[in-house]
Amino acid sequence: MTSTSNSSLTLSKRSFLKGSLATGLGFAGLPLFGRGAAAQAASKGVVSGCHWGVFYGMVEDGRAVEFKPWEGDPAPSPQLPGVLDSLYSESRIRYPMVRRAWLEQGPGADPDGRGSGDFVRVSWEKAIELVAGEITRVRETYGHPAVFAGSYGWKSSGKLHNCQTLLRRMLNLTGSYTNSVGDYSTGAAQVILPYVSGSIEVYEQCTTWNNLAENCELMVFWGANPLNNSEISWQVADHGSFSGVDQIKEAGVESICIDPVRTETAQHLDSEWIAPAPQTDVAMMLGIMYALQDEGLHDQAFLDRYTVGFDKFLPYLLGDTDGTPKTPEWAAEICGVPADKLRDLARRFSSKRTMLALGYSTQRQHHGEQIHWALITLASMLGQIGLPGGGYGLSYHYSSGGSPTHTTPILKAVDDASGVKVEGAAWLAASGAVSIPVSRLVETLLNPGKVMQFNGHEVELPEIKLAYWAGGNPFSHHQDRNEMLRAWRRLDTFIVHDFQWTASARHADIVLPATTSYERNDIEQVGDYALSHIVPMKKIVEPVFEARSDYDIFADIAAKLGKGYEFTQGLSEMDWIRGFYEAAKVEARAKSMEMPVFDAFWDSNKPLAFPLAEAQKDFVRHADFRADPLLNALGTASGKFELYSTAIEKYGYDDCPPHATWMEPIERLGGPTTLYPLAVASNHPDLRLHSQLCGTKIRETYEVQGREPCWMHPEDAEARGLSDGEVVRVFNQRGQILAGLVITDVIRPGVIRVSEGGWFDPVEPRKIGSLCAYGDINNLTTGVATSRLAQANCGQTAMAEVERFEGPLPPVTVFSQPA
Ligand SMILES: Nc1nc2c(c(=O)[nH]1)N[C@H]1C(S)=C(S)[C@@H](COP(=O)(O)OP(=O)(O)OC[C@H]3O[C@@H](n4cnc5c(=O)[nH]c(N)nc54)[C@H](O)[C@@H]3O)O[C@H]1N2
Ligand SMILES: Nc1nc2c(c(=O)[nH]1)N[C@H]1C(S)=C(S)[C@@H](COP(=O)(O)OP(=O)(O)OC[C@H]3O[C@@H](n4cnc5c(=O)[nH]c(N)nc54)[C@H](O)[C@@H]3O)O[C@H]1N2
Ligand SMILES: [Mo]
Repeated sequence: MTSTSNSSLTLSKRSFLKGSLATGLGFAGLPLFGRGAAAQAASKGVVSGCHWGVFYGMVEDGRAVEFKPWEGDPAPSPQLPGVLDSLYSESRIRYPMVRRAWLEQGPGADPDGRGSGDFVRVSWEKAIELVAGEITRVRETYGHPAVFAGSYGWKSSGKLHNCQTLLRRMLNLTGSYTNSVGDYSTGAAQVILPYVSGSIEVYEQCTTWNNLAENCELMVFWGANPLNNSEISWQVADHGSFSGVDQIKEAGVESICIDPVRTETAQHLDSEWIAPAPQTDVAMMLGIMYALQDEGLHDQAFLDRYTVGFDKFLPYLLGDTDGTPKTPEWAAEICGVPADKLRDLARRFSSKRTMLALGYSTQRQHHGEQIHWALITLASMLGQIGLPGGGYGLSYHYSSGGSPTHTTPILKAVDDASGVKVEGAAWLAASGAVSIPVSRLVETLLNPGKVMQFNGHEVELPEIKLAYWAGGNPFSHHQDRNEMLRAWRRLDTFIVHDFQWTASARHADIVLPATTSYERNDIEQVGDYALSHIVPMKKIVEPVFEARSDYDIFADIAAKLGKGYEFTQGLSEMDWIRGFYEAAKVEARAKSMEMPVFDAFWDSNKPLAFPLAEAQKDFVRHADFRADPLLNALGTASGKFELYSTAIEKYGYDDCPPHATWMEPIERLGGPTTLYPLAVASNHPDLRLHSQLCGTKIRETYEVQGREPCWMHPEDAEARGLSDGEVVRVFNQRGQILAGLVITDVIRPGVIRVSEGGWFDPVEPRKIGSLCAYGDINNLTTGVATSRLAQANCGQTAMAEVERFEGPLPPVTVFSQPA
């Protein structure tokens, strides 16, 4: 199949159909609902919610047979059948398991053997005893920081069964541990933005879609793809971005997509597509800024009133400080977009009411701190920040940012017992004795005692002997898999709770089977920004095999360590949920809203709706600051946008200068030190949440000869003599994977796309550098940090080569039970 002019949306839907017919199992008989399709009203079923949205679990004879989307969902996720299958798939973890060498010879035995699948089934009692004993041994032998419980990742939604908080709760009540700060999503942006705009901003509300439909004339999706990325939310998805994109479409707002891929959003809006070379957007922005300045199109009055430091940035832009004027011609050389196009963009951005919507991928790159700074500098020159339909927005693509915020109480959640209140994204909370930047665990394992520069201070890297993960998949999310394997050999013990036999579980010493959200009760809010409803997350079926909730597992471990009552407070699952609801009811009353009594809410079997105020519907980001910059000062030192930061200047980091700067990444398309010819875009997958659901039947709808797809432009395929549908080897100096080739012209020449989250399946698990049979792209990405400022991950920094795979195809084994 050569899908040259195919939309990837059509592609996935078509192959979805193919998959369901081919297997004749699981999916057969399920309605093929698409995005935007009116959801069928559910007459029965048990209401629940998850990252993918609100749904009704349909049950027959104690078995869930369908997850039917809630009728209030404007665009149900096509991933829901995979979500259902995560309950019953072949990759489900069934029993507590311990790696044989560890069990027989003790902690640290045969570390190279991790991942080869030699597990022994043990009883729950034995498993709890082993875990509690090992925590105690490591703390007593090496000290408390030798236990690592950063446990980063996309644990399931829900205010009680937050396995990461529960892990830390158990560890805080019994001692201490090493934690992590930041996340893999916006690691660079969330550190630099407080210096520039005064808050982390990436998880804050944008000017609403409604306001854009009325006021915006030019919508620019800069590496931002709401129609893919807002399929899921951190809490329970509301999918408001899907209606939002339709609103601007109906209003006839002109749009541009600046992206190496012609995205679902660009295809839906029929946007103009501009495809710069990946990792060169800062240069591209500088070229546009130069044109603005050169043609006198910048807004000096805005710069004077609302920003500081433009006078120190301008000499760099003009080349007075480094001898290189950042002209459109200079930028065109780097980013591959013609100089005339950059001038054209400068004129159109400044003459129309323009919204610059930036995604996160451009900061998940070497020197990723620079892009958000450059964007805000550009937006400041355009002077439209705080105006209806104009300025910039950092979350249009994520969790339906721009979907208006309802008037609602905020649900409380179980806390980690550290005395620190955990709010918002759970991973932003810092607790524990020591904290390392989240993506620096591998560096820490390899360099205990090293002093690391981080955001203006120093961190001494602790010696870690026990890593404990619940609700994350480091053998998917972390970069440079082979460096990671080397580092992991320094651990005595790796403990994982999950419900899927992920690569992390396979590389663990102790594996404990957790329940899915569909096997326990919980409560959550709908929409990270919209906060439109509170949904009962009701148990749909009884736990399968020997799965137990993380709550019960940690309660037992805490009890073994003498803190059982402190952990549970003597409360049952339903007591906790009722407590969170009652607290919200009190807060609602203070906001003049009356919520039903808990039992009525729970028994109603539907989400509880909250009102939307007219003013919120029309929210404009930074309008208050624009109206009164003194009264509504930003959180920066000066209270204004800082286009130059004296704080960052004082740190003296040569990899993060004090104003937005083009910094050459270690490798990029056409870069001076680059070894391989193709840039790798490791985008977020359209039919998974990272690695979640890769072990389910939904994989059959997109896999190519059983492998993760690798998109390639027809020109690049022709140059290599490759054809659509064949198995290829994708490789570079760091690693190698197999993938299935998809030839398509929705990707820029010189770029390939292999989505993150494919399960790591080493053909020779004991060998570092082994071929991955399925296609985990993090075998190829680099483990370097963005800079000393943020120490963030660079998942979008990788160059590679692709060739036909010759010889017998190794089987994919990662989706079945280990031996
Ligand atoms: N190259 C590259 N790498 C990337 C990215 C990229 O763009 N490119 N993106 C990065 C980003 S932004 C992110 S956020 C990370 C994502 O990295 P992760 O969040 O680690 O990825 P997930 O696949 O969502 O893993 C979550 C795991 O938690 C398990 N889980 C879910 N609920 C529960 C529960 O209740 N209990 C227990 N015990 N387990 C549970 C799931 O089964 C799954 O295995 O990846 C990062 N890595
Ligand atoms: N379906 C689905 N949705 C998700 C997730 C998922 O796994 N699946 N994960 C969620 C999470 S945790 C996060 S953090 C967000 C991630 O949100 P993002 O980081 O914004 O998402 P990505 O898919 O990595 O990239 C967005 C777009 O950037 C483009 N891009 C890549 N490199 C470059 C570049 O150098 N320049 C430009 N201009 N564009 C570039 C990609 O082609 C893609 O279209 O998504 C969330 N939404
Ligand atoms: Mo993320």
